[in-house]
Order: sequence, then C-alpha cells, then structure tokens
Amino acid sequence: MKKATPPTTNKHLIRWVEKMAELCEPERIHWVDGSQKEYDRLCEELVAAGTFTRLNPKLWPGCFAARSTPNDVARVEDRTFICSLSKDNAGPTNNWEDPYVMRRRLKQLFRGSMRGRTMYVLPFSMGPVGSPMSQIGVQLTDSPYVVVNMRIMARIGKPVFAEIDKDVKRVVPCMHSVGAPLAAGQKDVPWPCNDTKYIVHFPETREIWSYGSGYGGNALLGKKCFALRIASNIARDEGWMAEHMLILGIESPAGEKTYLAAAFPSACGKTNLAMLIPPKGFKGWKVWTVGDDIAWIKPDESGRLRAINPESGFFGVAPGTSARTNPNAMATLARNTIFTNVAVTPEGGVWWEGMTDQPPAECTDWRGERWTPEIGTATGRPAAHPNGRFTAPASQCPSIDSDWENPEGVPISAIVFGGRRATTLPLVYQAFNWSSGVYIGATMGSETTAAATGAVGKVRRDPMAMLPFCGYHMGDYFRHWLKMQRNLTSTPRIFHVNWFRKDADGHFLWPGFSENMRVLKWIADRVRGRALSLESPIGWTPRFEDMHWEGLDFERARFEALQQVDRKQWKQEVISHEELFLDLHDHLPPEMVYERELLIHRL
Ligand code: TSX
Ligand code: MN
Repeated sequence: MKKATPPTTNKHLIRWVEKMAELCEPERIHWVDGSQKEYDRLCEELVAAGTFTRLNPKLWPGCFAARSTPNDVARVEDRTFICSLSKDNAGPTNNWEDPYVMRRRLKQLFRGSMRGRTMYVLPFSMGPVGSPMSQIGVQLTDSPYVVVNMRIMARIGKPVFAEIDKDVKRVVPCMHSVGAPLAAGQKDVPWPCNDTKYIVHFPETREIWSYGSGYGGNALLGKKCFALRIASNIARDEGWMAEHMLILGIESPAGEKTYLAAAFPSACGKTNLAMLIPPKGFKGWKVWTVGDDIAWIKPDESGRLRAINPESGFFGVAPGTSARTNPNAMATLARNTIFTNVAVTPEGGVWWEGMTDQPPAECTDWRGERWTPEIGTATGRPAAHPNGRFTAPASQCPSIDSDWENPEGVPISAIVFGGRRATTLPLVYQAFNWSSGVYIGATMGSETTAAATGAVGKVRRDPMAMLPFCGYHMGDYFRHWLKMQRNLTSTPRIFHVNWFRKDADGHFLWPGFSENMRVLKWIADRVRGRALSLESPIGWTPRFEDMHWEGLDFERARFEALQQVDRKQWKQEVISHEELFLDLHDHLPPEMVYERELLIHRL
C-alpha cells in the first residue's frame, strides 16, 4: 500500500487511521484537503466511473446527477442501532445491540471491506470552523460520492486538520464502507453497496460505524448520525440541545429580526418554510434562512438560547420543489449541485415530479430507463424517485441570513412544532408555558402520506420530530428538555402550527406556502408582547383580528373553522397521546403526566 505524509500532527488520529487501514485493507489512503481542485478531480473520476453524469454546463453549471441502485434509496431505520452499554439507555424507540457483540460483528464486516478501493480520510467540522458551538469528526470512507457530498454539507479538509491539531476538542471517529471490496482486476459498478446494511452508534464512546450503504443519511455521517444521534448524547451531557429543526429569521420593515427554530416530521415542507418568501401585503418584511434541517441550541452567558446550523448545505427532497413552492431552493440548486435519483433530460438537465406542470417529452428516469409521460402513466412509475435529492451549498441560497455562519449562533425567541393533521389541530396556537410546550412537542404527530410506509392518513407520533434521531431514551430526552428551563433567564415561547387542516369536503382550509408568513408574523408579535389572543383549553389562539390579512381575502368564518378547538376531538387526541407515553412509561418525567392531567381538566 502506498503511504502519503499525513497533513496532521495528531498522533491519535494517525494511529487510528493506520489501525483502520489494517482492518479494511484499502489499496491506498487519501487525506482529504477539501480544495476545489480535489473536488473537481473526484467529480471527474465519478463521471469516468459512471456514477455521475455531468449536466449541461449551459443549463446547470457545475452540476452532476447520480443514480443509486434501487436497494439503496433512503435511510434504513430498521438497520439503525444505538449500542449503549445498557439497553435501557437506548429506550424502546431505538434498535439496540450489546456494544461488544456489535463491535465483533462490525470488525468482521469491515475486515477487507475496502480492498481495491481508496480510503479517504475526511475531517469535518459541524458548525463553522473554530466556533465554540462546533464539533469535529473524521470520517474514513471508501466512497468518493460521500466525499464530494460532504464537501457541500459540512466544512471539510485542511482548516479542520488545523483545528484537530490544536487538540482542544474531542474528535468523533466515523467509519464508513459501502461494503463492496474489489478483487484484483474486478470492474467496479457505478453505485457500489451491500444488501447487508448497518448504521451503528456507540453513544458512550461517541463513535459511528456505517456499512453497506452509499446513500444520504446512511453515509454522510456528519448529518443524522453525528449532528443528531451522537450530538443529542453530547448535548444532554453538556446542557445544550441537538434538534431536528430549521432556523429562520423574520425581519420587520423596521429592521427588527426575530429568530425561530421549528421541528416538523417529514413531508410537512420544512425546507419550504425555511426559505419562505413573504406574500403580497407584507411590504418590507423578509424571511432569512439559517438552516433547513438541524439546529444546535445552547444557552449563552446571559441565559438566552442561541442556535447554529451545524451544516453548510441543503440535502433536500427534489420532488415537489418548484419555482412555485420554493423559488429560493430552485435558485440555490441552479449551480454547483449534486442531484441523486432524479430524471435526466436529453438536453442534460434534470427533472422531477412537481418541478414543472409539463413533464419533459422524454427523459432517463432515476433507474436509468427511458421514461415518457405515457410510460409513466402506463407503468405508474415516477421519473424521479420520491426520495430523490439535491445536495446544494447553503451559501447560494438567496435568502441566506447574514448571521448564518456567526460562530456565536443566532438568538432563538420561539420554538415551533408542527405536523400534518387533517383534523383537530388548529392552524396555530401558543403553549401556556415551557412545560406545556414540551408536552406539545412530546405529543406531536403527523399523518402518513406515503402508501409504501403503511396506512395513509394515520397519525404517527413523532416527538419533536426526533423519533428516528434521538440517540438515547425518549423519556430522558423529554426530561432534558424540561431541565433546560433551569439554565435560562428567558425561555423561547413555544408554538404549534398545522398547515394541513381540511374542511368536511376534504379541501385544505389554509393556502399555506407564502401565506404562512401571516402565522410567522403573529408568532413574532406574540414573542414581543404585541399581539393579542384568546385563552383556549389547549393554549393561546389568535382571533381573526389578531392576524395581518392585507393581500389575502380570507373569510372570518373560514379562519374560525381553522382555529376551532373541538373538545370532543381533543378528548380522542389526549387518549392517543397516552399510547406513546405507555411505551416510555418507566422513563417518563412526571411533568408530562401532570400536563396531560391539566389538559384533560381544561377540556
Ligand atoms: O411545504 C408546504 N407548506 C409549507 C410552505 C412554506 N407544503 C407542501 C408539503 C409537502 C412537502 C404544503 N402543502 C403547505 C405548506 O404550507 N400546505 C400544503 C397543502 C396545500 C396544497 C395545495 C394548496 C393549498 C394547500 N393549493 C393549491 O395548490 C392551489
Ligand atoms: Mn431531516
């Protein structure tokens, strides 16, 4: 094996890389410097390997499209493990395996797993390099696709090695192999992966081991694995929060900025909200984007919460993204973007369902097969995979906030929970206080939309949108949320929103999208003590006259239907809260039981 001089003086790191190379037996080791030159060369190699198609530079400058194999298109929750020493610490909502047993199994899987391939040593910083809120990891991976995606999603390379060499921060080791070693002379495939997949977290030793997948959250280990599952453990131990939240700033015409963080389960349009453009009637108002997926939130010296976006790019779902639903996203992904599992047009462009009203006359679908609208209708196959993605630099977003890379983060005045609910949940309401807000987050749920994942329209509880991402017991996580209040001089106000309530005929009551600005404005006004509301059994709800209606003709009666708190429906709702709580019972903080009792009494 050829050996290069490591660009680091950190002995632990060098020794670990040597040990892992001995285990995985790669043909060569490449220390990633993170430069543009290196990125361009890796992209060239991916084109040569057939993994990437270079898009037409006149239409999509600096863009590439990749197709995965059909068995590697999404996160694999049933193959995701939290291997804490005690099963009890992982809780009933995580898969658990004994860390000693799992380590032995992983050693076997990784033995020789990189044969014939390059092992990339990829240092990354989650959060701006040098920020007191940032965390550092090093991912060893045999996937150049992962390296180029990580360069968009995180700060990588030389500046991070420099940070590691200061030796002041603990480095999280992240092992990744697609699990497809090459025999001598064996030809590679465009998307190597393995049918056997493991996404494994060791919370006590702060380690990640990922095997068999090259896709998104399974392989870009800085994101869900580190920034949520491992970071939630670090945050609990250190008194901060690692949350599955977007961060946005609302700016008034007077230039006053109010930042909020918001948690939504999938298929609620989180990225669309993060990049919202105010509608007519909001002259001089702006929404600024800090992040669309993850927030690290920490109390500052004065006892206020401040948040950073640990990522530097957007790994967004392509289908449904259009100039109508999210013009800022379309502008962001117009250049220097990697597309995965979308359709490619004969002109060298990309297309996905919902991008334009008219599909292209012909294209290559995400499986690499010829697709026409007629074939689509006949076979029922979409051109793009429903989980097809864009990986785009956050810096290219027209609405990116001036403080999005502030090492101190931005001050958080409000926390918003949301879900997709056809009934029961009003458009918006405000929690009475911190603990009733934690209850609202703990009991939030969303109706399923994808037929593939069970019954459509069934409410699935997803506390704080963290069910697949909390790296320890959900009950302890609620306790941590409650405890956070004690370190704060002022807590953010907590709200719940629902853009998806329907009338008796099954029509959406609320236009959503840009018009959500009206809700954001009420939230910002509430935070600053400027908007009135009514006390309802579930929390504070705006009256028609408390909302800004300029530019939208919206009937009072319709708003009242949207905001209605139906006691009968809510009694059913409280009963279904109990189902989740039963599972978590032995770790559930008593406050959650008290809040439920109070809610029942008010109903
Ligand atoms: O993202 C959405 N948002 C948030 C936008 C900032 N979506 C898309 C969800 C799938 C990812 C929404 N869909 C929203 C919403 O606020 N609301 C709806 C429901 C809806 C859909 C269509 C219409 C109205 C509401 N009306 C017309 O298409 C004309
Ligand atoms: Mn997410």
